[in-house]
Amino acid sequence: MSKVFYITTAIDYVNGQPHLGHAYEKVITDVIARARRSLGQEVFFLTGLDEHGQKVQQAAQAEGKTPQAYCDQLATDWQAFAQKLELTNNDFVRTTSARHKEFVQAILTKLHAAGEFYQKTYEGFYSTKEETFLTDKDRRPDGTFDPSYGEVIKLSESNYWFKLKPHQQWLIDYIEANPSFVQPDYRRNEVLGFLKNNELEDLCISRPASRLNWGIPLPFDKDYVTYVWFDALVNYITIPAAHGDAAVLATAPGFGLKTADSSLSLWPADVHVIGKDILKFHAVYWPIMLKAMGLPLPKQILAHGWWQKDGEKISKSTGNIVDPVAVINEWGLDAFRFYVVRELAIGPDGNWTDAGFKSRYQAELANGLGNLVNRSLSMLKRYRNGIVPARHDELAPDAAKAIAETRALLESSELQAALQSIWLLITRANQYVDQTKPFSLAKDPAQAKRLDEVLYNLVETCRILAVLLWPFLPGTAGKIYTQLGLLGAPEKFDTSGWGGLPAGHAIGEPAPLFPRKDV
Ligand code: ME8
Repeated sequence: MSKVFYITTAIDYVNGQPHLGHAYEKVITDVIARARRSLGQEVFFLTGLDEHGQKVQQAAQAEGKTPQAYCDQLATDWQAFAQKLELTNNDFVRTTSARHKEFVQAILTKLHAAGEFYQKTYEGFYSTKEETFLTDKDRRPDGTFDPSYGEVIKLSESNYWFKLKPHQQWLIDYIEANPSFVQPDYRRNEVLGFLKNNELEDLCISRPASRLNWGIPLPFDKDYVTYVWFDALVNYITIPAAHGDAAVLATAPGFGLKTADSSLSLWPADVHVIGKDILKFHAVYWPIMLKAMGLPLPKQILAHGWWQKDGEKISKSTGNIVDPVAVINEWGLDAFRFYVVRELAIGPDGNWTDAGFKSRYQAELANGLGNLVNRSLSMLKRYRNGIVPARHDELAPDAAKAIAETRALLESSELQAALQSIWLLITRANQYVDQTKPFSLAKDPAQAKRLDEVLYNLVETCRILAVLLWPFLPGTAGKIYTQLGLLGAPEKFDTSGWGGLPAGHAIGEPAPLFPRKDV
């Protein structure tokens, strides 16, 4: 039984339509998943929807629907969106599904029996918008609460609480001893700073059903539902359990929906891809929940930054949005995938501008990659009837460098840097055309051998590019392969070594990959 590479995204609230931030996170996770498969690992990629809680209940009410009917309808849109992005997810979790709800209840039963929860009446402040309790420590220097909390009310309420204080020191020690656990480094430092400078408050894991009933009932007290974050985080182990992961099933003996499959090992997750705003939930609460359950911690929490548009917050109410579906319909999926991965490294915040998008499309996709592939294949067609000449290795060292760098960068999930390395090869090959001038060589019969050499170097570079680009631009990589007359998809990184195209092979029909647009 070998461990599967298990990667997840955050699960999105279904209180509206997907936006650029959601699309970005899902695309980078898909690139990592495809890259790992290409590198030979078995991968399980999970994404899905967070359907409980107040935000969803209120959105449903606003449309005059029951929360379940509202979620069912939107879940169809979100699943279609995952397909639009050509995500290669292996499952799609919905937190209102029976498999999830029953697993959460089994975990709650276990932790309750183990004495991890206690009941107390809390008197203090509460942010309805963020569904969170606030203390005086959360006040800003001028005494007010951050506007992101919305209306803050005084509340006196009895609830169940999860003991966090006993976990503070080991978590600090763990994060210090495992530098790759939270990435990038500055996010790890943020978590450590928080843990070292604050005493952890216990986490309220319930909400009275009389106030909020759209949640999973606590199995030990039907007057309460589960706090949405305690429910949502558990999705990362619900699905391994639902697929029969023995280690996860052993931790929730009350979960009767599945028996163990000894050939499956998903948990611990290799990477949780999340946005910077939900770091505390993933790097503080989630590890403590897992420790209390007796499960190992995920290997990495990879926190990406947030997108703005034109330097301003993305916001539906001000109309400052990027509609990923509209962009994909106009420019193609791979142009969208390319821009978001190339523009922004995983970590810092990014800024979408339409001008920046068009400029990358024109310069890097149409004039860079598209032009290289189209002229290389068209010249082979025109001058050699589409038949690959004898092998020649002039560009082999450039390709070898790009291959080695891309492999290392994919292994460390440095996707933007990997694209930069691949584009160095594209630029080099385009310069090679300009320097060797195959169109001039073709006019001189005495240069026939030289023309053969140049053409081999060009088409072989195109083949290698298809393999390197597969995780990022699967559609384009597939088209390059087809135009090269190769069967299947360029989905195995090991086939990127120089010399894969045999002499005498007949290529297919060249066609533009990225039509030029008047912009
Ligand atoms: O937080 N740029 O759901 P969510 C980049 N349900 N990423 C963005 C973004 C932006 N402008 N806006 C949002 C939740 N995101 C919870 C998660 S996980 C167990 C539960 C990212 O729909 C955000 O950082 O508000 C998060 O990772 C994801 O989209 C879902 O956000």
